[in-house]
Amino acid sequence: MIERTCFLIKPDGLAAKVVGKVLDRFEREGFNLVAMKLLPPDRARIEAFYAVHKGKPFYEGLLNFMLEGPSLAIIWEAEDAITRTRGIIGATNSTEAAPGTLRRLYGTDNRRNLVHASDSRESAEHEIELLFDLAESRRK
Ligand code: FUP
Repeated sequence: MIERTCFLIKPDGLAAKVVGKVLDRFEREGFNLVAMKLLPPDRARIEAFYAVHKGKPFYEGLLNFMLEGPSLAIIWEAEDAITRTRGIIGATNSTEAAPGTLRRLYGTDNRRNLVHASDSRESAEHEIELLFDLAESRRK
């Protein structure tokens, strides 16, 4: 099934200048780029994006990290994009992510973990709606 996923390269990825390496990985896997834009740090948008984590012990630290700089937001499209993307990025904690995954290669820890990827079709739809205008997410 062809799916879309909402993907972010977080501020640590931009600071480390590994954007090209991350994009290359997805292009080599055959993913189609549907939309891409640089998002300046914005507290309201980040709070909305991570609303499900509000109140958790790591929430404030996560917000502050995401406010360190811009993120690159991407819509990827591919067969089974959601599961495949989660496999490419690895576990949430970069130190526990499998060897060769993006988080293990370029992430640091449980917070500075380089990238975000939607974990379900429902969250993909919701996240795309939050970050992109309808016109931007229309590829053709
Ligand atoms: P993931 O889906 O892998 O991005 O992970 P979660 O949705 O569980 O968490 C969202 C973000 O919260 C993670 F990417 C990083 C941050 N986080 C922490 O900072 N500490 C934690 O213990 C768990 C998550």
